Amino acid sequence: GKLYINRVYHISAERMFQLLFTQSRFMLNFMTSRKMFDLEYTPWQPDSNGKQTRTLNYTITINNPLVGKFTTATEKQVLYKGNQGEQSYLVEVEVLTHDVPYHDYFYTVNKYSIIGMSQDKCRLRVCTDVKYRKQPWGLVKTFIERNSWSGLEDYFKQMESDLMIEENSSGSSLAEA
Ligand code: YK8
Repeated sequence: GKLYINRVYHISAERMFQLLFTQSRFMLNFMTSRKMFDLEYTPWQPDSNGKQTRTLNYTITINNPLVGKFTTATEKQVLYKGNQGEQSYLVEVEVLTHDVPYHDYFYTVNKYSIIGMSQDKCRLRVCTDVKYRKQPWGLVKTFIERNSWSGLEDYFKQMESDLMIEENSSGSSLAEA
């Protein structure tokens, strides 16, 4: 796997969760800027084991000449909440891209951990793995991995820096007072 984000933000853990995993203005803007559209989602629903899950469906615009211009995708998100005392969240996200070549061979798992460090600070870590449902031929595997890592890197680099902008624009309550 790879670690794409590992950074402390001046944002509370709870707010970070809301920014990334609810219909926040931040996420809507982020998805719009990534040219993701036709978003449909279920609300967070508790399951019998104390976890919560939700599902997102959307279309992504791809700028990769090997692939068509768009693909539909499904994201299954599972939330494991940490201890009540220390605010922390772990969200495991499985992403299936339905219309790319070899889509039946692979999917992606992104793990987001949000750990509260104080009232208004948290650490965000995002690790990702490419997983296989069928064993691809070696060259195909190389293709899948190279294209996945570069697409993921681009996506999470922007997420990391958009969160820095969000941090600077919302952390100004003292200045405003
Ligand atoms: C989520 C992983 C692979 C896919 C893409 C597939 C190329 C296949 C090439 C052939 C286009 C938002 C990616 C990057 C599309 C975007 C996906 C995103 C960033 C020749 C083998 C979408 C996180 C995520 C997970 C997987 C990414 C796809 O929140 O290269």
